Amino acid sequence: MANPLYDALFGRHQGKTTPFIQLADGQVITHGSFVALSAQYAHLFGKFGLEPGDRVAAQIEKSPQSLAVYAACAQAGLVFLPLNTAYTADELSYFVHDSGARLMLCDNKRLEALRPIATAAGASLETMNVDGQGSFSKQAASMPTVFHTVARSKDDLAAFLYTSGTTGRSKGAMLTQENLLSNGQVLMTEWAFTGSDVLLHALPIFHTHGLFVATNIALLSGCKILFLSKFDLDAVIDLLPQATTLMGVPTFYTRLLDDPRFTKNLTQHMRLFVSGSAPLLAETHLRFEDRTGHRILERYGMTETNMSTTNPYRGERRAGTVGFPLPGVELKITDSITGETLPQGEIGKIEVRGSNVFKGYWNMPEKTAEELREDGFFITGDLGQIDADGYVEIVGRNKDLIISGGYNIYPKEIELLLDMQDGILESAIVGVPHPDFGETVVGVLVANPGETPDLETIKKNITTSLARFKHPQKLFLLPELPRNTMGKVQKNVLREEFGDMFLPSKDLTTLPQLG
Ligand code: MCA
Ligand code: AMP
Repeated sequence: MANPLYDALFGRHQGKTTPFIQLADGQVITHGSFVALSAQYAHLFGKFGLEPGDRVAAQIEKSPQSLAVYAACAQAGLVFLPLNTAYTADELSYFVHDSGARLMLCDNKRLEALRPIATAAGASLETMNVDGQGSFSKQAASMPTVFHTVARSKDDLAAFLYTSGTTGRSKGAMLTQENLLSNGQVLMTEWAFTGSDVLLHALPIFHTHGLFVATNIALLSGCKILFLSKFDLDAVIDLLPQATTLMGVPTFYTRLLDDPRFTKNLTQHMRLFVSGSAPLLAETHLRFEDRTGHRILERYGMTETNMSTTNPYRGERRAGTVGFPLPGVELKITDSITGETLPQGEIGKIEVRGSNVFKGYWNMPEKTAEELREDGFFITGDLGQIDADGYVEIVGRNKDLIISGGYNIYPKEIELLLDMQDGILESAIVGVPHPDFGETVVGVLVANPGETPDLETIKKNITTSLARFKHPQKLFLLPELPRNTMGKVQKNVLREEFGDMFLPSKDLTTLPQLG
């Protein structure tokens, strides 16, 4: 019986002794042993009573075992729901309840904090630790290493990835087998991946970039992965001589460029450097070429669309652009009021259509209808234009979003929390340029008349609720927020006021009251 995603990514590697994952300590996991491990996990899912279509929520560190959970979900016809390891218990509670997950996997360190959440949601809770061990792996060890793959069609759901929204409520993007498979296949071809490649993998595997783009291409091409648990500059520099390709967010490339060990010599043998998830400054692109002789290949995507455009593998990779729509992807620039397609060269909303585009938001038909048109075009929320040669340029965002080191942060979510704090009348969160993360978070607060809010307490309260990467780096108290004549907060004014504060020369004493 067919299961397109499982068969193409995993099933065809059954029994193969070719290397799949090489860990930092040199340990190698073959394709065949990875497939056997995931079959054991698939059996165990059955023991927990999971049935095709059920969701498995996983907040687990990057390891070959955690990747095998993804494979096992595909084989058992389950929906894989990976979660950022930085999320707090408050954040997780929403995802588990909203998705209706029937099984939750977490690190042993988080077991006690998450138990009440799993119990309330009626989900089983098992552990998988940073070394891949834990109650889940222990039970799986006695399971058979071959599992009868559950039949699925290309329209069946393969994964849920939560993406925050401008309303502050996260939305579960439903991704089908076809979304993932068609995108992986087209990227493998466009970027000329083969079984001889060696991919240096330092991205997290709970988001599209590290999980679907990087891993799916590697599995489809049969190439080896040098698997780092996270981006560690020394390890990346040590392993580069063994790799042929690297995929990263712009922070990877600026950190490498800041290190004198990153030389032309070190990168001469490399075939490809890919960047995405956040804008790569044209300046970084040019500095990289100057240092290494390589042009970074920048591509553009979203959780809801997987990858939509790429600069060419052969041909000019143009700095400051994200290249051309991928084969099978239609992209148009539309007028924000009329929705009409704009002529080449004009700035408007970027909309995309194709087999890469998701099925909709879980249990949110009204949100789906707002963003996914009936004719299949998805309104990305990014603003762009197409240059005379057809290259797509992203010029801004039509959504209130901050991207810090490749992680998305939705201001509304933080503002809602700040507004609830004692003594606070209102707040505004803005993203400002940051030399390492590209953008970072600054919060501006307005006190209730006659009250003096305790900024330290506010910071502490936020810390317990929000993942670390969402924490405002600075909080300021202003007498009022700047507003236009319609009463709308002018975030551009705040961005201007605080925009250069992370530049090394900024004198913070000249700014209003600092928190
Ligand atoms: C870590 N910290 C961060 C971030 N990462 N703060 C803000 N933004 C971040 N991205 C916090 C840590 O908790 C720590 O806090 C402090 O910053 C410094 O940590 P450091 O060790 O320097 O950071 P790191 O562990 O080296 O991580 C930085 C990183 C990482 C390597 C850039 O964030 C990363 O791997 N980002 C990739 C994200 C990604 O894969 N995005 C793809 C999404 P403290 O000091 O207090 O402990 S998919 C997507 O966007 C679409 C589909 C697409 O197009 O790909
Ligand atoms: P996410 O919701 O995590 O999938 O993030 C998707 C968003 O990341 C897109 O809507 C863009 O705003 C941004 N993004 C991804 N790739 C690029 C890129 N190459 N250049 C600029 N922005 C990008």
